[in-house]
Amino acid sequence: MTDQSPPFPTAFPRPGPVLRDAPTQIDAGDRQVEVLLSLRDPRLVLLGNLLSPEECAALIEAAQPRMERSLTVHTRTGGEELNVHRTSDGMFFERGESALLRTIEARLERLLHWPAGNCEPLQVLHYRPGAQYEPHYDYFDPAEPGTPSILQRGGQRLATLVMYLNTPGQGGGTVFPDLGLEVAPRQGNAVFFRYDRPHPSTRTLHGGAPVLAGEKWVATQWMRERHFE
Ligand code: PD2
Ligand code: ZN
Repeated sequence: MTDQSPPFPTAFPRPGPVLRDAPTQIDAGDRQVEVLLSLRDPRLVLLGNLLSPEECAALIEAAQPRMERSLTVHTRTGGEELNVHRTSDGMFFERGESALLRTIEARLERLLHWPAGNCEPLQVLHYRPGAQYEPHYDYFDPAEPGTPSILQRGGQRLATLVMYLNTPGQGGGTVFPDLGLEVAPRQGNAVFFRYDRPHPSTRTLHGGAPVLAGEKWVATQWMRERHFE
């Protein structure tokens, strides 16, 4: 035989909740997490009861003194820049920096079947009234010259989890324009979505709609291919 290619595409592990038996709840170790909605392609899951109100409040309290105007990774250079398309404030925790962080990381590891060591540390974003995050992809664009240097640390992003730490008065949903989907931000809920290749055909374009009343707090976790130092 001259064709050396394997008979089937090589399976590779991917993060995400196991939905094989159509569960209504998933045991995440210390908490029963609700499955409220799931989409197969792209894989997107709306989760309920992921964080308690006390955990949400504690995350906001720990993040508040460390908030700065959000930067995004500049894919042309690999550096960071102020982004006019993202009018939130943000901060990164360090992985495992407190008992609260360790509890949440262990829960996410069990829920999403992905090692905490392959995840970027939790990021908290704060949106004031009028603030938004314009639609974007979370993976690093392979066509950008800065991407190879970004990928040296942990490889590509594979999936995103956006956790809602409060319920804004009005607005502030997470929108997926290619899916015609808007996720309502509800305290303790979260939306998980995965992009199986770094390409717009994944239809994972998403953004944070403007906050119309009140404020919005989220915590985001990005999952990488490999260990992220
Ligand atoms: O806050 C959001 O809803 C949001 C929307 C799009 C967060 C992110 N992206 C992100 O953190 O990547
Ligand atoms: Zn995003």
